[in-house]
Amino acid sequence: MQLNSLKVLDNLPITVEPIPKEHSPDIETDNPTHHSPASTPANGDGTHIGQRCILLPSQKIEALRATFEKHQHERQLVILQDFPDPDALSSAWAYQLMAEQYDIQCDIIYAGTLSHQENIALVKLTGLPAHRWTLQTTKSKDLSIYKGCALIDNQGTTSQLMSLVQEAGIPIVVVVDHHSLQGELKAEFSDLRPSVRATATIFTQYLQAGMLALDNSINHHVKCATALMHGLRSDTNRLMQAQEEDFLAAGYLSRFYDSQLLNAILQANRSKRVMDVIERSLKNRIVQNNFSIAGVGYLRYDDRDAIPQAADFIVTEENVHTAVVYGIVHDEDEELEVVIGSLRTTKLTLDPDEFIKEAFGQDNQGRFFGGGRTGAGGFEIPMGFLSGSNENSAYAKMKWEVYDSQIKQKLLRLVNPRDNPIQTE
Ligand SMILES: [Mn+2]
Repeated sequence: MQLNSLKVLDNLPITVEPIPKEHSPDIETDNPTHHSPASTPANGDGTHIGQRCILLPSQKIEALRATFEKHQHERQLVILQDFPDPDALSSAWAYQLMAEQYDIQCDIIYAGTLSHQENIALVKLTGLPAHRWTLQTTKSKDLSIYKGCALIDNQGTTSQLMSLVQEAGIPIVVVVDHHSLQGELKAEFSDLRPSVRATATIFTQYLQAGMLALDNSINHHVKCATALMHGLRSDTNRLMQAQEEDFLAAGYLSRFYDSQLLNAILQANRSKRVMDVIERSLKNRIVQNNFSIAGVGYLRYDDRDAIPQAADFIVTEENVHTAVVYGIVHDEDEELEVVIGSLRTTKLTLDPDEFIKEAFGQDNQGRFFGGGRTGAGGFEIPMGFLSGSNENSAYAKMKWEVYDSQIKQKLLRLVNPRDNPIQTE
């Protein structure tokens, strides 16, 4: 059975036990305090919104099982976004372990870097089997050994490697993600659930449904469960934005995970350079209509993750519900520059995906500069011809000022529609 779109998923009968009405306040959509996914109606028809899809549709599991069976003994690439986060890393690992049972060998790859100190700690401390393949490395590989690829916690739009994978004719076998639909996608199996807070929740549901029997005596099962717990926590703001299904998934993982190991991962300290970027975001921020907007200037490629960390921090200021932090990230090896930005919001009615698409629009190939999921979003704007030549500091400063004004202008148009931040006189 082909399951290509969200619509198909929505039409599947869901095996949810009937929940007595008094136990389900979430269903009342005008309750202002509830945290239902009603602010992310990204699927258009909204059929699953407000419903309690706590249990997995059993057809979904059957379809995944059938997909694995069909691809037994093959080799696959698991492609993560260029800068993978704990949710992506842990979910990919769970996928790899599930696939292994069908003698499907998976290589988990990402093109960018692990820049958040917690991600580095996660990979090192758990021995998480993810590998960096830059565009250069990928070009030198024999891709013909891969009979398919899986996109986990992304839909291919945030990986530089997708074009090479497509050129090599590797079909997309599996897509599992919780970001809003990013466009047409052809995959044999897809499970796209924008209403779920973490991809790790979806994978935990697969495990719980019997796709892999976790065993406390198997070291890498314990480590994978710990990684999933970390992924789930980090995509739900330490469970504060978690919903029932995330808590249920965390409850299941609590039987297997290693709390000391998780604690060690969370103790990873911020580097001085990350602290400096946070300081710049505090200095440069402007607050309008409860939006806090901060440009942080230039930063090194390896410190890219300082941007979302700064956004996480400045959104905590009182009277601020949404923070946007951006800067120019410079990759010295490849002489590339790209404007990178992160959005964080606590406003339930603000859809980060819509907001970013509306603010920045599309490139000339119709690709959006960014997107998002519940509570968070990001964007990347390549600087192309204007990349580099920053040895001249006056020139570098001028270039930053132009980008800074342009981004502010685009954001403020939405934040404060009647204001024009760039005065013509
Ligand atoms: Mn995620």
